[in-house]
Amino acid sequence: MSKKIYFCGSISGGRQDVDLYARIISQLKAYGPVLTEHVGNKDVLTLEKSHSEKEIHDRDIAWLEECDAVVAEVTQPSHGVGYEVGRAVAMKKPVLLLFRPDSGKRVSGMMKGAEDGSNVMYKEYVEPQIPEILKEFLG
Ligand code: 6K6
Repeated sequence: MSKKIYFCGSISGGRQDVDLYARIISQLKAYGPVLTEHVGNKDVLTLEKSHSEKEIHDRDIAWLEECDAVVAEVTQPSHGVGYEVGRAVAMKKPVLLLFRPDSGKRVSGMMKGAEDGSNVMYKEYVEPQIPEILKEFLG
């Protein structure tokens, strides 16, 4: 069954992982439309520059309400991603949190600790594991 997916990845928090976001989004599209495909676009700030912060916030929260599942790559810390994850958890959406230990970064306890055995799944991964993780979460 096709699912509307909301992908979260760092923008203002740093764009080091944008190519990885694009590869994850490409795999997510096998499961349904990705409402936030622009997060994997290197030119996102140019693409979105005609929108105010208020318009982006309100549109993104409406997409969060609309989506069937949320996938967040949380390795690169981002206020926006943390905010989206918190809102999605409060909405009781199925949420997958992806963190790469080989990045050398330390994940927030609020991400790892959000795993609840039902709606929220937290996974530490290396990139070749993405297909099996997405299948487990969305398949
Ligand atoms: C344009 C004007 C003001 O801010 C912008 C940046 N453009 C954005 N466009 C679309 N989504 C955004 C933008 N900024 C943040 N987001 C949302 O928050 C995305 O859905 C990301 O998952 C997340 C990134 O947050 P930050 O804090 O790293 O920017």
